[in-house]
Amino acid sequence: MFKKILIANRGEIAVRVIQACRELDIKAVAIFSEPDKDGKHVRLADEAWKLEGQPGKVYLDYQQILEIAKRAGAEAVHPGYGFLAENQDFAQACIDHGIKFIGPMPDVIKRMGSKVESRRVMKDAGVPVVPGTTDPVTDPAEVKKLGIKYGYPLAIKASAGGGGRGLRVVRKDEDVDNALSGAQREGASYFGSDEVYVEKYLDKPRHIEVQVIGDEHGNVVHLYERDCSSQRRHQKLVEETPAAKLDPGLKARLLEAAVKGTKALNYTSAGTLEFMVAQDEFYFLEMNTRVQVEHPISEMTTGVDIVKEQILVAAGHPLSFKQEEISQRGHAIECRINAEDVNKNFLPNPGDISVYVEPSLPWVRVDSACYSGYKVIPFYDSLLAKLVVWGRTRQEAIARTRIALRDFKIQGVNTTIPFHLAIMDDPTFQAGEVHTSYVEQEFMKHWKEIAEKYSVTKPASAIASPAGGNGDAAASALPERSEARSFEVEVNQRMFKVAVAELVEPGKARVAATTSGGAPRAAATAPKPKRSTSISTAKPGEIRSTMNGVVKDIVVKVGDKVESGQRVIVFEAMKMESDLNANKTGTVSGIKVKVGETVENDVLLLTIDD
Ligand code: MV4
Repeated sequence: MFKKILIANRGEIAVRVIQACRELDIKAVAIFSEPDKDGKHVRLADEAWKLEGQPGKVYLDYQQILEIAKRAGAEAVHPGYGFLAENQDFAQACIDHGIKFIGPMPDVIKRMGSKVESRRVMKDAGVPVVPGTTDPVTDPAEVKKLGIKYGYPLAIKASAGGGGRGLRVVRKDEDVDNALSGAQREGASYFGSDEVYVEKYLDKPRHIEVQVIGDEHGNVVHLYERDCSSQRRHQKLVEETPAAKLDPGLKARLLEAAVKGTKALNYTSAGTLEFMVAQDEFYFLEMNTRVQVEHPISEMTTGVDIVKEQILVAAGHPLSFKQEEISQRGHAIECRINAEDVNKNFLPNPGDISVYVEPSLPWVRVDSACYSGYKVIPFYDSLLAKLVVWGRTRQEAIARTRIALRDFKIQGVNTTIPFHLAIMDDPTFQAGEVHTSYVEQEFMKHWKEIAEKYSVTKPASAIASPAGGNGDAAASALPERSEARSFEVEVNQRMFKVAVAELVEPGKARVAATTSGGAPRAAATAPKPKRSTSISTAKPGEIRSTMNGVVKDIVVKVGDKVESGQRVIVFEAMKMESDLNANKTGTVSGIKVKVGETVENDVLLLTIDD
């Protein structure tokens, strides 16, 4: 097994891969750009290396990344998704450097990167592809002949395309010339290839994909399907598994076809075959040779840790399970919480997240790299968190998702939470009848009428449970209070971002809420302080206990002049010493306790006057 893996990515997927490394007792090497220097993946990793160069490009600089991998002594690289994940040259360069690429072989990445080639492979393997050409097309006359053969509408697609770029729909002969040149032009400018092909256009298909994983011993297993139809402009927003209302016979044939196509490629590692389902038929669309954003819902219903399996397979292990051991249990839904303003057409809106409190509920998983104080920077994608919820039934999963969305407190940027709250209530979504054009062409048409109902812009607040609550008692569905403020505290040498709100009764502010986090400070930062600093949220001039504990030391006396932030009392609670600092500059006017005294939470310990 590998001793050290470099994660060639950032954000939530880098955190996710590091978690898998920790479970396998593998050292994790993070890389980071300047703006990512305080990223959660940097703090969680065993070591972190800074990438030199422009923030928007450094995660693609694979010469530099491989140089770091060699210097760090990483035996393998996990690419995550995006960036270099489907870059065959990077995969080959890893091999050339004697470093294991945790993913499929370079030639498989290359072949699946060509839509024409992947259609050909799948068709030869007996996987249904959309009726159309498997060779490139250049002549408008040929397209018109296909219009007769298959009937309009037709889809003209860039062979190297994906995500909707280079796709043109043709509904009559007169549209052919412009559509053909448009697809060729877009293919050339976005993907460096003007090669295009033609298919019968399917109206309002569902987007159903199949998770597969193969090892280096010829085994291929599917981990069932995911319905990704709730998307907008080819950006997925909600994914779920199982796919609702999928005919069982069609589902069986779909899963069988996915395994057949994967085996035909001698595929290794995790992969996803995308299909369109329309009029009770399914058609292969493309294959993604990486772990996908939405992989957690398949993990929730099958119990398989897909990232761990990728690492085990890359180390030469056979898959940890046989197909017959895999079953789907319950229903899982993922909502992509993006820093996008739904009221402005999902416009990405970077900014500082002043309050970030994740829902803390049974059956809820949040994959994220966010924390209070996190800067959403424009260089990278807008994904803040993936809210993943499991239920025994789809209805239960929807109900739990709704509650979790309500508990999710993010202040400082607009997010897609209002969209998710609304789609969970939508009758078409609830009926499982969403197709790939539904969100954009139907649901969002009514957004302005319903936006107010789903707005969550009230200032979030987060009041942890009173003393005695566990450190993770992240505030969730507690009553709204005043504007929350965020702080960073070190507790037991672990960093916590803390959102604090004063209760409406002035002077009664009692506790600091805790958010997710608790990440160890990055090795690259200052030596670990011996104690934490807790912030009294009492009125300025009043120093109060922030939890039940013992007064360990009083380092000032009445009459002393103190500066705001200066340590005045050493307090011990939960086997941890913490400094209580002055919350204003002035003169110590009263000391209400003695060293060694045990006090409740929120007891007045010391006063400071001007
Ligand atoms: C199609 C199609 C209908 N008919 N091909 C969009 C991007 C790329 N993944 C393929 N796409 C489509 N290809 C034929 N012959 C409809 C789409 C499509 C789509 C497919 C899957 C998921 C979301 C989509 C959104 C719009 C259009």
